[in-house]
Amino acid sequence: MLISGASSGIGAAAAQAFGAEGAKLLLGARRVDRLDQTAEAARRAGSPCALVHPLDVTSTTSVASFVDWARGQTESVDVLVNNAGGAHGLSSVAEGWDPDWEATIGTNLFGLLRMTRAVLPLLRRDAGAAIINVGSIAGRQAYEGGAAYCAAKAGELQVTRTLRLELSGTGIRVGTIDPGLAETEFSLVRFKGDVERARKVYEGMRPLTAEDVAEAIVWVASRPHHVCIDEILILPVDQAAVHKTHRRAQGD
Ligand code: NDP
Ligand code: 8X3
Repeated sequence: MLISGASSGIGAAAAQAFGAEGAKLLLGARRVDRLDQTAEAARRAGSPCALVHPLDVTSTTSVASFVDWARGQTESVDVLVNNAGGAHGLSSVAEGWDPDWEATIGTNLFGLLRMTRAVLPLLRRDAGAAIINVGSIAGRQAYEGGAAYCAAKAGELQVTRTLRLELSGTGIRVGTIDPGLAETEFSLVRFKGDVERARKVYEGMRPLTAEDVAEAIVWVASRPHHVCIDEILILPVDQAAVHKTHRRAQGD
């Protein structure tokens, strides 16, 4: 089991949830100290082996060195969770900033392509193998300030659908899990560490947790081998659509 972006949020929760199922884990992200914490939590949950290695999905060299390392740890990989990603900024197109666009598209779209291309030779060609991509409601519904992120996640959806066609006959299942608002470090990253602005995203509503999404990822991976869950949209009850979030007044 190989998970990108396992140093926090959904990736870290997925590592722990797969660990509880007894999975052996190969975990990547840029923050190795945080990866170590994830690995420790996964081992405590029941993983017999949780190993970490630095990974920057925006760099072809880093992806190649991560996959070389993975090849040294295991003969084959049964599940690849392409989770690394996130949004950078919330500016309109008119006020957009190249580094934010490049980071957003570079991680969520090019990172997904790079990781998949590099890991494919290691993926088992028998029943039960899976590529599970983490998309977003943003790939299905646009919102103001979301151009690069919505485009990247719409791209993720189409890459998933393309892979499903290209890998037909290999036994490898391919699917996407597309969450709505989940309270992780996502908004902190989007707003460049502005804690108050990040907190307001979830104010008055009950968002998904990283664990809610991780549970869905584990469920997809653990279906009978002839069953492929192609696409899941998983939203908080309080979020009926990207623009329609029910928020309670304080104290309600
Ligand atoms: P977090 O910010 O908590 O986690 C993002 C993870 O991605 C971190 O482990 C981070 O690790 C990793 N990451 C970011 N950039 C890179 C990179 N260049 N190379 C390798 N790893 C990277 O947010 P979430 O857990 O919420 O995000 C996980 C996924 O879920 C993302 O794809 C996000 O778009 C998606 N998502 C999130 C939603 C939400 O509301 N939270 C909703 C829908 C989808 P590090 O910084 O250490 O490299
Ligand atoms: C994260 C959810 O609505 O902030 O993908 O884009 S949203």
